[in-house]
Amino acid sequence: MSDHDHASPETKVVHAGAARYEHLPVVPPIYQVSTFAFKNAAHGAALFAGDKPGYIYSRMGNPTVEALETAMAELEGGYRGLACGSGMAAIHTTLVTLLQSGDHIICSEAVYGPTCTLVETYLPRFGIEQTIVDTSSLDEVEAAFKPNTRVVFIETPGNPTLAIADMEAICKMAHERGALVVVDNTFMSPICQQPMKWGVDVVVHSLTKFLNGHADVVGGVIVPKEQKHYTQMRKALNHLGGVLPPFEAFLVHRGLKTLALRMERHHENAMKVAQWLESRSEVEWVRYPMLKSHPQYELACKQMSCGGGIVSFELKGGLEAGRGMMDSVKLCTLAVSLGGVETLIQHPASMTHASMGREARVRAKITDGLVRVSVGIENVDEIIADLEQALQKATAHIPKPQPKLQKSGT
Ligand code: LCS
Repeated sequence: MSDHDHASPETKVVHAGAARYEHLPVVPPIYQVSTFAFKNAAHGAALFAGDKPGYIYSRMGNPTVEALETAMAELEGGYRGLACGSGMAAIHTTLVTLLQSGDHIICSEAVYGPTCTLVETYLPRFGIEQTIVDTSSLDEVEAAFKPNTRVVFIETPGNPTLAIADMEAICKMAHERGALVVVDNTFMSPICQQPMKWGVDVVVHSLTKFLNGHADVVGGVIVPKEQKHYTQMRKALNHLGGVLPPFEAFLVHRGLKTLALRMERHHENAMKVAQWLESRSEVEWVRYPMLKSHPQYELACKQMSCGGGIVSFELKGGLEAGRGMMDSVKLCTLAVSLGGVETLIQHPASMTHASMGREARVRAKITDGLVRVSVGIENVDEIIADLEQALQKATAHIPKPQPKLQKSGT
């Protein structure tokens, strides 16, 4: 229990993980060290045996990294956090810990490309079976269970289609069958969605995105709910080695303090961008969880407290028009990644989701013309003005239909 267990998320992001001792720094200092001196041989042996608390070697634990891990556990409501060298290291460490040869995993079809590649290409090499389904369909999830299903891995909302999975219903199904549910909460952050409230067993994040928020760190984190999973994962992370260095941990912890403020602005701006796109006749479709036109709008309102910063859409001119728009932006940056303060635009089929292959993209409904925007915290009128000039340039040669009426409300 910490002093902030009952505080609001806005308070927690500022104070979580901060040690409060007299005459010590207000924020955790950077312990830029690989190894820690023992008082004597007996002390070293006791630390290794786990008989005494203390630091040994930074792959096994480091005070700066631990402060971030504590903060993340407080924010997600889990037992403790495990900071990893990337979001992919967090996902890989989690799956390798929870699964073994002969087990089966069910995974969302709309996930970050390399997550799909890990589940479909690497896990089978080690005798782990997989079924990829549309986790926004409970019937598909239910039909995918096998007697050896041990893990259901969900990304909700999914990257980049923003398909939403019902975490409460899936946890019920999985737990009845002895399986665990792991949720990648990267798109939402604990400010917008707290998966453990719905029964989720393990939350993973790419720290690279909203949690750090400043496009200057690659990192990941695992937060298990149960102590026994934490203990298994700590051993696995130490043995597999994908840990987060102290300087990166310091930067992410620093970024975390403004997370609640940033998420508020990301949401406000993304909602306006999504509504503007929906009003444009050149746009074929738009996805944003808090648009009423989203197929799981009601579920989004139930399990998410805000819509986050990601908007996906397709132009009427398909891939060619989308490319033209990406090449014409001036304020927005053509780059992958997401969740930073700056607005980024990218093309999943040829960039973030290229590794999963066309067949898997078609199954996940990632069309060739889909364009993804990570809406930043800049002045929203200026973001929209930039997208508008790029849209006009990209679609100048396409005959204009009559302007559409705006479809969505809040
Ligand atoms: N989970 C999600 C939902 C992600 O979007 C990403 C990266 C990862 C995990 C992996 O995290 P990393 O190892 O990069 O820290 N998503 C990216 C994207 O959409 N563009 O570039 C990276």
